[in-house]
Amino acid sequence: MNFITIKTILLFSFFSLFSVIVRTQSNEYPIIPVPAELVPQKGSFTLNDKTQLYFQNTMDSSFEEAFYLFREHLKRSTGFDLPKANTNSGKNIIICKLNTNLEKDEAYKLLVSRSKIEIEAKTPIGLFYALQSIRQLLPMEFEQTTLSTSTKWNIPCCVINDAPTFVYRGLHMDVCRHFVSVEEVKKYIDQIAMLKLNTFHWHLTDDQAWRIEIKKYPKLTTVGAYRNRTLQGHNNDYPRVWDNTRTGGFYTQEEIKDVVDYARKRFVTIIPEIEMPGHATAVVASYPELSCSGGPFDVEGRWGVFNDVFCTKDETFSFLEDVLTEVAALFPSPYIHIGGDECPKVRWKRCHACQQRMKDEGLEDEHQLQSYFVKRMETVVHKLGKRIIGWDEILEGGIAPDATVMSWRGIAGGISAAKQGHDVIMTPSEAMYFDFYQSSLHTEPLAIGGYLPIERVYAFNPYVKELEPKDLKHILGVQANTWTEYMPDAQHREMMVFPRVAALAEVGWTSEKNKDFDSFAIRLPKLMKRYDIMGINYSRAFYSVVGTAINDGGLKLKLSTIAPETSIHYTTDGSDPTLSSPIYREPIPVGEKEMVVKAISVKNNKVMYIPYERSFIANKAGGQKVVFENADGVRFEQNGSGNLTDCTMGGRPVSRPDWFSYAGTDGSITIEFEKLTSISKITFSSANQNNVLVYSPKSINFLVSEDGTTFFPVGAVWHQQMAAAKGKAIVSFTPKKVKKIKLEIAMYGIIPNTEPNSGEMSALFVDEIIVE
Ligand code: TNX
Repeated sequence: MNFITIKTILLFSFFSLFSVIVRTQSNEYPIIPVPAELVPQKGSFTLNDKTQLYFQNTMDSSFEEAFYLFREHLKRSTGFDLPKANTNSGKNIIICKLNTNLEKDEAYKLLVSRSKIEIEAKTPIGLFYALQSIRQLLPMEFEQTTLSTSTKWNIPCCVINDAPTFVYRGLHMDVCRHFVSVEEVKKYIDQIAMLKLNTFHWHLTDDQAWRIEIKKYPKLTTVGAYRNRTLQGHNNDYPRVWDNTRTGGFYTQEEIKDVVDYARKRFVTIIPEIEMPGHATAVVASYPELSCSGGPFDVEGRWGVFNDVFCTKDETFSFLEDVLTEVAALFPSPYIHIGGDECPKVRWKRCHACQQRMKDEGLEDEHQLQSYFVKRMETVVHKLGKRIIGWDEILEGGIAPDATVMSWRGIAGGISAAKQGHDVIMTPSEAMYFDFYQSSLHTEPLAIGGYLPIERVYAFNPYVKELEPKDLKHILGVQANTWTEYMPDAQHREMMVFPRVAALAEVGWTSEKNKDFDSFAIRLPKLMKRYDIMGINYSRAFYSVVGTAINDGGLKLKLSTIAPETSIHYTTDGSDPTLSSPIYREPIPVGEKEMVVKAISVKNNKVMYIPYERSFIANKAGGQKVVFENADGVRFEQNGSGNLTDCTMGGRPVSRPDWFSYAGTDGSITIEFEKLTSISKITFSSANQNNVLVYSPKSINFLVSEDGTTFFPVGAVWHQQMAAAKGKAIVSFTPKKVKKIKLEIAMYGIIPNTEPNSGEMSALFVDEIIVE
């Protein structure tokens, strides 16, 4: 045997050993987020009615308090009391020790042996987190609210040394678009705590409601907490459909105090968000004098961004100071979130008071006026002993001196803020928006748009590579956002948040070198079983079949699932797949003829999720190389230009995945065929949904080339023709052998004043270029 073979064998056995370790560890120690260090040991500790509890050198009662909830919980499902021991010398004992040598406040050490459990922590939080780990090592029946007499309460032996990577690990919830009861908020906080997240960002005010009682301004809730109608379906749907039932609700200050205390016991900080200067329709509906025009206004029932924002007159600032004074007294959090996102400037441009303010303060434009607004509010918040957080728009026109930025429009705002020496919480929509679709199945319940499967959440690293090492200290951590426009009830909200939140937890807690999706994917189903017991309506999209178009000697459909130990069964004749349908083994050729592929994922003989279903059209351009060029402003959805030749039509509305889209200058799309291909018809299929700023192009020139360099025109189509043909531009010609086709696209551009949304930039959405 030569050296290379030996080395290969050694390497190979090392890797297979490694994956065996990961697998057994993940199976027997299914802790999420995965601990920084976990060394498995043989045997297990068994909890029983004789198990005792001992607090060693813990100074005050705070450690015992941190244990309290676990003890209560344990009593419910096991019936064991955990009486206190007099000494630490016995067996069958849980010992909690103060260890001031641990580096981080949230760190803990856990030693589970056959005879005892030892927990070391520097603070009560560390102890609380050690208990969350023990919880996930206990049988899942621990989650029951009733006694389980048949369970053996074993905890596998191990040594754990654990601490978080990021100090800020947050989950947000918008309770304005739909009211969320106190009970549901508490259930949410329970889940936050179990996964060692430490912050709940409570989005309390928006255009569609004001949800927090403010004693000095009762109309904020008598008027602002209710609306008369709510949009049904998607904001992009036309015509609009309304539910005309009056809905709403708010939290009294007593209820807020109760929730804050509930969160405190679970080591969760609540950051309240009071939106300003935009997203303020509910306020100006209640107190129209705080707007530029004076109103009147209704609390909004549509989704989106609205023009009637806070006016920058003095009355607004005294109102907001009063409001924040009451808010600050309710929340012990060191931060108040002041929003700052999506504030249109149209009213300020025409408002005498705002224009005067700009003159007096020497402000050049309305962005600087927004910056003035935020800075002025920062001084108010400082007076209240707290600091501000704002969405990344607060960078525009100059950031307030001490502000922390939540970067949501991608990571650019976060990078820029960190470079300027500001703290940052990363919450980019493409990785952290739980209102996005979590599978690409067209049968997913309606969502706002986007595509965010759990593995994309998992893959996010808040230490984005564009940051320089010196700026990393400003990245406090990560947060996911649950905007609820399309989540009308608790069941639906849970479906969108769980289990993606488990991936978030690992992003916030686990260092990049310890992150491993395969191990996570083994641990996740165990958490799902706990969710079953806890009555959480989590999504099983983790098990969905994913279809990817690949070009491998023609266009083929690759089917896969990210869930381990699942197989895929499929059909191509339109019939519903069953356990006896063929097992998928290799990519399926598509695009030659019309075809429907349906597929299910199966684990332990059970169908795991709603079937994958995709209709394919015949398209000679299927899988061929596409080049899109324009001077600027390219913005892609999902697969970008690959969507143009994937033989599938985009879902409606256009917010669903599968579209190629951009807003910008004129451009061209070139398709290059692998071999000379005879063609006689090209169809360009776009969306022309003017109510949502989506317009078919002004015109398209169609060209073909036999040698790949010289192009000849074969037709041109104008916007009016496309508008009349539901966005389609079709050219037919006598058959030609071609190497390339090119579409020269003149964009519709700025929307003219004869149309809705005039003055705004239109966007182009194309789902397919079909060549016959
Ligand atoms: C933008 S994220 C918003 C919210 C919407 C959300 C929907 C942010 C700071 N503002 O008002 O609910 O998009 O994804």
